[in-house]
Amino acid sequence: MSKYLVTGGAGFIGSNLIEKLVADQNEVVVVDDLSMGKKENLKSIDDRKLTFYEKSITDYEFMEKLLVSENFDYIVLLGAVASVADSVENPYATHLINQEANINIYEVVRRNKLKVRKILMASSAAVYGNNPVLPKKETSSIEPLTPYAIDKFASERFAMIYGRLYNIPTVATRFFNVYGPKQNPNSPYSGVLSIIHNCLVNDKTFTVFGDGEQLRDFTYVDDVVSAVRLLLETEDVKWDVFNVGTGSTVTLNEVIKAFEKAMGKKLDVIYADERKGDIKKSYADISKITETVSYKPKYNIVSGLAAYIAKQ
Ligand code: UD2
Repeated sequence: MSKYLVTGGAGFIGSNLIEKLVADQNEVVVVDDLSMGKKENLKSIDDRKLTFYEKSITDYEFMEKLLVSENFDYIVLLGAVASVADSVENPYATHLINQEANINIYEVVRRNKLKVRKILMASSAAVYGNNPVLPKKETSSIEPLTPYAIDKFASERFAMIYGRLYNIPTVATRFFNVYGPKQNPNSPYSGVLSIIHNCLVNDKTFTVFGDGEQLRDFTYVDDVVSAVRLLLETEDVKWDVFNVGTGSTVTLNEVIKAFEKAMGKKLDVIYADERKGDIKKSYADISKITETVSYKPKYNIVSGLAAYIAKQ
């Protein structure tokens, strides 16, 4: 049994991760200000194993007290303003959360010489920006196009540098289009599969931006959780960054067909102009994580959608 801190633990990926951690008898502390996450996402979790703090990771005094008093084995940094659009609207406010608050955590660990077994920082495929090279490798050039992507990249770099300079075991993950239960469909920038699901369930019209031929590496959340756990729990993996995806792609049009089939229902679709700055093709080269920790995605889009629908 280990003790985990999960920032952003009431969010989509966090709550799915915690479900598995607690099922394996681990103890989890969540810090989440509920700006995006929901307490309801954690309601099925055994609360003898879970402590929830409705706090912002930008509350430095609180974070330092918590980190020093709890002595976590593992720290998982998922707390962020996950909307790229929000970072464009409010670049400085989101920077304080998406970058500074993470650095503060590394700094508290350094200053207090805390003995953590691993810190994992969740970065994003957004760091590759418009780089047209496919698939994206960890060594591909970084071309961040938004404050969100810059903050994610900088938080990764700080994780690596704090790790090497002060001997703190750190890793970072670049997630590719994660989907699954508990993803919030309520913003136009929510994951597209949560929006499609919501439209199908509530008989709403779905708008495809562009021709629907954009390619994505849609990754089922259980695979992401497995990747995160492998990277955390494999002791000699540190000071490195890993793509987390499936390594294969589908077009948005294909996903719509697969979703219709899985739900046994037609989706009402209209087409509109492509989104400004939208990336036409994105998918991950996952050979690094596969070779390093034997990660193998279990879900393709058909089985992933089936699992998603079954969990609603
Ligand atoms: C993903 C990430 C984003 C950032 C980016 C970096 C998610 C949810 N977003 O954005 O945070 O890391 O990758 O590349 O993982 N679409 C529609 N109709 C809709 C909504 C979306 O057609 O109602 C299209 C959208 O224009 C895009 C595709 O669906 O071509 C996927 O959209 P998304 O917002 O789920 O993810 P993406 O790849 O734009």
